[in-house]
Amino acid sequence: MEISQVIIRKLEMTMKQPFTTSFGTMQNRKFLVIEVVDELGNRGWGEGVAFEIPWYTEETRETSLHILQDFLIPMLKGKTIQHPDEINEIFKTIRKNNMAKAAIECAVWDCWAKRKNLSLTKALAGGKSEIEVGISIGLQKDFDTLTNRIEQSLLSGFKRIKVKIKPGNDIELLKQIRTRFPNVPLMADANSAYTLEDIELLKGFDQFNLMMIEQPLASDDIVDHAKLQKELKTPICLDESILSAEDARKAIELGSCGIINIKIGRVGGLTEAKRIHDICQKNGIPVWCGGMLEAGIGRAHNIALTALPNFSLPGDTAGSSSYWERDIIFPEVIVEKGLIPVPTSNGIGFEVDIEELNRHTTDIKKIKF
Ligand code: OSB
Ligand code: MG
Repeated sequence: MEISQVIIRKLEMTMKQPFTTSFGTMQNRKFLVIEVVDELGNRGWGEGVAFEIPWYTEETRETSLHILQDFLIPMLKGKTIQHPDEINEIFKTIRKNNMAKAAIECAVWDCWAKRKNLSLTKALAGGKSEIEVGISIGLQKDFDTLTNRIEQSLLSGFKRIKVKIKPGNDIELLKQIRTRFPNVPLMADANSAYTLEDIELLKGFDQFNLMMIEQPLASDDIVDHAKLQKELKTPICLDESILSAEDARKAIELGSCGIINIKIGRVGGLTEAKRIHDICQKNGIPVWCGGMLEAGIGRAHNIALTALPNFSLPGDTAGSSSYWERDIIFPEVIVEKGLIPVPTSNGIGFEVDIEELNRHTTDIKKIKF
């Protein structure tokens, strides 16, 4: 396969509700959509999931754009690709910038799968016909609002509830949730809001029978997480700290976590995501697919990846309607009883709604090789 054209779109979509984490609030989602065209006219799609502000990782949409245009896309010029795993190798000399890499790598995977008449799931060697999903609920203005959100989510059938916590909005919040919902599969995500100085407070989380606590400590740490994990009964799930399969290996070796959240963007693409999946599987560490408040293209990639067997815990891939009035794919992603069917048609298995895509496009660049 040879890539003959890459089209970069900047999109802006407003989420139905603002989403608040310990690092800030997002509602106007600005992201990239990458389209690749091969020499036979097959098309593949990828989503650039970096936020506008570098608070989750150091990348932003603008840095992604720069890295894509000035480095990654030119590296594909004139290359013959036998398999999408080669993209990871081609990009090896460029450090990090994982969301930029993933955006185009995902598009190449989709294009290659379509060319081979394979669903993306099949191309990745995933076998599930449906995936289990939970929902991630941001920090809310008060407990009543949060209770309503949890109730609605349970009625919709989500398999587990994830809530965001931050210092001052933790023990009491979890206590109230547990009083109201004693048996709900529940987890909490701190997005790196604590340090080891908070160890006594963090030990207090053990009383709530949480499935896991996600990324309590620094985004670049696996040493303190290992110390913390030794003191906690609740498994730690690493998110921000795991950027590669090597990171996963080291975290497992140190005992820094019991679970890993895999986000395709954060780890630089589907090939690396699969490697992390495999290494975790070998070591008895369950994984689940995280989310980046994606529109439909990113969501479709998440679904295909989650069909791999060691994605044995419900992920954050809620349906399109949890985020958007109208998504940019059809059909939209629909969650029923906490399940999403894995598409069997070629590539990502969803059509891009070009009209809707154009409606949200603020800029478009075409790069022809
Ligand atoms: O830490 O998983 C996270 C959203 C934005 C940034 C980081 C995170 C999240 C979520 C929501 O938890 C995931 C989603 O619903 O897409
Ligand atoms: Mg997280």
